[in-house]
Formats: sequence, C-alpha cells, structure tokens
Amino acid sequence: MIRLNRYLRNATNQYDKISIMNIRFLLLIFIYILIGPASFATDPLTSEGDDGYRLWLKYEPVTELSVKAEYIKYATFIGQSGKGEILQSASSELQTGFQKLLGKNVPVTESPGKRSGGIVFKLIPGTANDRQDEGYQVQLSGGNIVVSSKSENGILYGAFALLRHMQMQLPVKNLNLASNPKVRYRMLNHWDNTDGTIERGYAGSSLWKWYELPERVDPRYQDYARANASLGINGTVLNNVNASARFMSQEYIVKVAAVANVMRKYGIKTYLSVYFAAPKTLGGLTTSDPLDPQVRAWWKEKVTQIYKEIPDFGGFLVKANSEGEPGPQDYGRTHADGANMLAEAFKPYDGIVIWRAFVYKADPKEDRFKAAYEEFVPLDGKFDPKVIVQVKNGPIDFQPREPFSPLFGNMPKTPLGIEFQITQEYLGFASHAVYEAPIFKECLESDTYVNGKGSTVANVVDGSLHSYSRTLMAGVANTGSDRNWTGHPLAQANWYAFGRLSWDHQLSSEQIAREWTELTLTRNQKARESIVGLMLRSREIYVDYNTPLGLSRPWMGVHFAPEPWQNKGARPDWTAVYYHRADSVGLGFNRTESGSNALVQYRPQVQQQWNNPDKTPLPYLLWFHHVGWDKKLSTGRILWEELCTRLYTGADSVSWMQQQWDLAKSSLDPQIYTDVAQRLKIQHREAIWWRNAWVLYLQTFAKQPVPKGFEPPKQTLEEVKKSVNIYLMR
Ligand code: GCW
Repeated sequence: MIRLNRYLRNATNQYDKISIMNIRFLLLIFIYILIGPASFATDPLTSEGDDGYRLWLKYEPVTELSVKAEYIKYATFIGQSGKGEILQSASSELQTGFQKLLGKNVPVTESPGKRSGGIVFKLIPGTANDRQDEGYQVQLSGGNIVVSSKSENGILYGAFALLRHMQMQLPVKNLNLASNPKVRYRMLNHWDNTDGTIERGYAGSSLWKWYELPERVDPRYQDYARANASLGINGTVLNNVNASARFMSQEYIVKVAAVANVMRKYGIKTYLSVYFAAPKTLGGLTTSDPLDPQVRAWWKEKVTQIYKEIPDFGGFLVKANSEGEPGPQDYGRTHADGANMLAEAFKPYDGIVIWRAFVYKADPKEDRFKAAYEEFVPLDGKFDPKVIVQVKNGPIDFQPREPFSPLFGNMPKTPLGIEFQITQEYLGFASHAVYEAPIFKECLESDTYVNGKGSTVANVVDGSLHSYSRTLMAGVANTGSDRNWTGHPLAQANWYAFGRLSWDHQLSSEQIAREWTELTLTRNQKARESIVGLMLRSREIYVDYNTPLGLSRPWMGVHFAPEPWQNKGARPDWTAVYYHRADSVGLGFNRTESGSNALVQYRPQVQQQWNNPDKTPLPYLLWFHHVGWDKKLSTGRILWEELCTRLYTGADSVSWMQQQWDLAKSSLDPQIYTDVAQRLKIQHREAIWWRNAWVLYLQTFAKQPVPKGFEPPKQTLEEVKKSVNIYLMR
C-alpha cells in the first residue's frame, strides 16, 4: 500500500492516476474480504474497552431487534409500589439496566395504579425471617411484568433475575421466573485486615478503606453490594477471622456502620469477625473467660453498642483456639461455652453467632484430618439456637480436592453451615484459571449416608436433613481493589458461581459457567462454548499438575511455590512431608484401620468407598492409602507411572487451555483477551514448575525413571529447590 501510494504520487498522467486508484479500491475490497468478516464477528459486548469492572452487570445494548421490541413494551414505567430503600435499589437497577439495554429512560412511580406496559413490584405479606420470604416470582400479568415477593429483598432478587434474562436476550413471552433460596444466610467472608492487606487475597488491597471511613464512603462499596445482591448474597463479614480487637472499638464501629448503610440498601447485612480476647485487650478486664460475669457483661454491652449504630447488624464470626487465635479453651472452657456466651449477648436482637470448626491440635501423633470431628461432635446439642457452626468443605484446608468433612451429618442437633474458599489460596492465586463450581458441587453432592442413601452434604447444609432453619453457606471472598475485582478475569466466575450456588445448590456447574460467560465475556456461541469447555476442565487439569491422585499440600513454608520436600515447621502438621508421607515403599496417608483410622468418622457406606485401596476411586487414593510405588492401579499403570502421567498431561493441558482461549479471541474484548492470555502463560510455566518439583522429588523415593513418552525435567532437583528458595529470602 505504501509503495502504491508512492507510485500514485509520482504518476503523471490522469489516466494512470485513475487506474491506479481503481487498483487501490480493488485492493481495499480484497483486504476487507480478508479481515472484514472477522471484525464484524466481533461481539457487540466488545464495542467499548473492557476493564472488567462491570462484572456480569454489563447491560450491553440488546441486539436482537424483535426481542428489543418486546422488551420496550414493558418499559414505560416502573411501579415501585412503596418507598422502602431496597425497593428503590431495585427500581434504580432496572432503570440503569433499561437505559443501557434498550436506551430508554424509564420513570419510577410509587403508586402505579392500574396502568399497564410497565414493571410492577408486588409485596405479598409474609412471615418475618423465613428464607422462603426472599424468593421471587416474575411473570406477565395485566399487561405488566410483575415482580412479586414476600420481602423487599425478594423484589430486588426478582429484578436482577429479570435483568439477567434480558441480558441474555431471552423472550418475555410466557415469562415465569420463580425461585426460592435454599439457604438462609448466603454470605461472603472477607479476610481483610485493618491495614488494607488481605490474608490470602490476590486481587490488590482491601476494598474497605478504614482510614477514610466513616467520612468518605467509597462509591465502590455500592457496586460491590450490587454485584452481591444480583446473586442473592445477603451477608458480608468485613474483616479477617484472624481478627483485630480494633473492630470492637467505638471508632471502628462507626466506620463499619458507614459501610453497613450502603449494604443495607441492597439487602445485605453486615457482620464482624471478633477477637475472642477483646475483653482483656480492649476492655481492660483481667480475663476473657466466657463464664466470667464481667466478661459476659462486656460482650452484652458491646453488642448493644453495635446495634445502636447498626440496627440490622448481622452478627459475629469467630475463629477460636485455632492456629494461635485465643478462645474459650484458654480458660478450660469449650467451644460451646464461648459461642453461647456471645449468643446470649445477641438475645434481644436478630443477630447470630457463627462459630468456626476449623481447629486442629499440634499433636504430631494425631491425624489433623480427625481434629474438628473430635472436638465438635461431643458438643452436639450444646450450642445455643442462635449459633451456627461453620465447617470448611473438607477436613483439612481447602485443598484442590478433598473428601467432604466428616462433621457434615454428624451433628444433627446443631445447624452446620458450610465454608468454601473462593479466593485461590491453593488454586494458583490470581495466575491460574481454575473454575471452582465443580469443587463446590462435588462436596455438596457427596452422600454422607447419615440418614440412609441421599443424605447429601447439601441436604445437611440446607437444613432439610435435620430440619433446622438457620442455614448458611459462606465463601471466603476473592475480591480486592484491582480494577476487575478479582485479579484474574476468569476468577470473577468463582464469585459468581459461589453466589448462584448459595442461592440454589442444584444449579449445574455447566449452566453457571455458560450463564456467566454470556453475561461477562461474549454472546458469540462458538466462543462461549470453547470458554465454557476450558472452565469445566480447568479444575481437573489443575489437580493433575498440582496434587494428583489425592495428594494434598496444606500450608507450607512458601505458599506460592511447590515445596514437597519441606520438612521443618513450627509444628509437624505445618510441613509438607506430614501430608504426602513419601518413603521408599510408597506414597500417601494411610487413614484406614491400620493407619490413623480417620475413615471411621464416616458412615460405613462411605468407608466402603474409600477403605480398600483397590476400590478407592483414583482421585481419592492417596488421601486414604499409603500405596506402593509398584502397585498396579485400575488404569493398568503402576503408581509411579500414573503419577507421572497425570503430572505431565496436567501441565500439557494448560496449552490446550491456551488454545481454547485463543479460539474465542475474535469475540472477546482485546483487553480481557490479552490479560487472560498472559495469565495462561504464567499458568503454563508454573504448571511445569509444579510437575518438575513433584517428579524430581518423588523420584528420590520411587527410584524409577520418568516413564517413556515423557521428557524428563531439564532441571535438577537442586535447581528447582533453588528457584523456590528465592521466595524464602529477604
Ligand atoms: O487455610 C488457612 C490459611 C490461613 C487462614 C486459615 C483459616 C485466616 O492459610 O491464612 O487464616 O486457613 O481458615 O482460618
């Protein structure tokens, strides 16, 4: 083209110029034919630069004209039918949505009368505090779209459901969106500290700017609330479970109140994690013994003080006698004594106490797997009705794959909530793409057999198995101050999936992935399918290169790097070797009768699934058995070969993920495309790092070559260790 232009400039006669211009025109057409369709294939979602801030609430203009015409029929007014502030949020969300989706400014009226052609809210009288009250129905009636619920929260959720429907450009003919939450308390747990850091946070610093509050209220708090409400999340614990006593001071209570004022408008209650020793450290008492009358009085007063500032305060979350945190056992009391003392302080109010069961003693002879069960099962029936015991999904600690915690089903007289970790502490932080819905679902669908077949963890958690109504699902948040909220753009899907599953645990991982991808990334079906495919396989791929066949790797010296050789720690169960138990004979933790016998904490039907190494499904094998290196597995390969096969194919599959992502490129926003493509490169490099670390280290025990077909690591074990040790240096 440049040459042609030069030639054109030099052309002397008119005829030459015209024919050259014709050539240029033809060339342009040719180039257009080549690249034109690609740019037309670009999804309308990508019309403006996308920094990911809008999450799944993008409200891109509706492109299907017939659908748009249908929607416009109901876009003449919003009948708010009341003044409540949550109703106002629902209206304003619909207004924003309609403005962006349809380009229409829709007025709001508090008394719609008998008009038609609008969206009308209908509050049905209900009983206070029943989770069913938060359900909604969205239907056509009397020429309107009617959003009905027994609560303002339900109206807000219905409005969001309608907007989700419209973002997906689905028809409104025969519209009937009806849904009830299966769990009552659906909440995020933030592990955010007063200094703005986030424990296990990988998306920047904390959203909560304590040093600015209460005077300055960051507008981002409202966007956070909107995003959560759009999923049905109705609670948030603002601070780390390794809590600071500062949050119990008047100075901080008013800061928290300023955040709570924003959350309230979106039906979200605010909770705080508490430091159990606060009566001593903050209150100046000589003890924090939960049976001490002065201590009890201190907490009562504290709770009263909080309710003065935050009338709808949600309650306390407590990590006690765990990983060095203080608790009732410091005074010879039980977890129930501690929890009940706090519950007593909440008697006059609606708030609750959420007591974590994440405990394990520093006993080298014991199996950490068994600790929570041993401490909590004897306390069943001893907790105040206002207490919910919050149990991590697995018995150890948010591993890439864990069996379900044996506590589920074994405390029938105590409401048990479930705690998932959305932030990717053991899942590659913000540099590995791991879609977590399959992890959550795997646990929820596990059968505990406590009341016979079908007694799933989900049925324990949603209260249907032991009929309790205080039900809870919590997710450790992955949000931070990064512009896109979660660091890795695909990690937004994990926040989304947690929220959707906390509302309805029966939704499938695939359905959620498809929905999220369409709302967030692209409406192009082909592109969407390749992204959904990537997401659905991502967890197994990660497990394969990170912890195959049921290996686990809880807290180790360097949190960011492979360190299977780590054998020194403040306590034995803070080393890597404690968990994988590699030796010259084999690999894995024997938890059968001949080992720690942790399996006995499960019902016989569950034990049967896992107590025989020949029958244990391979993904759980090393969780329960110490298996010989030469043991032949169901795949026909011996353990060593199977391990290597998984480690190698896992790492290789990251290139497959890269290809899937690239297939979608033309339908993605360039900014998001590049961000993810670059993170996938990191993931690929680190997957090889993990693979090499395991292969080289385990080889020192297995004494076998890398199986044929796989290229042995280029580095030596010493070199890999060096690359990890860098993270230990100052
Ligand atoms: O997984 C471990 C984390 C700790 C965390 C702890 C817990 C908040 O490594 O950072 O502390 O679990 O859940 O209490």
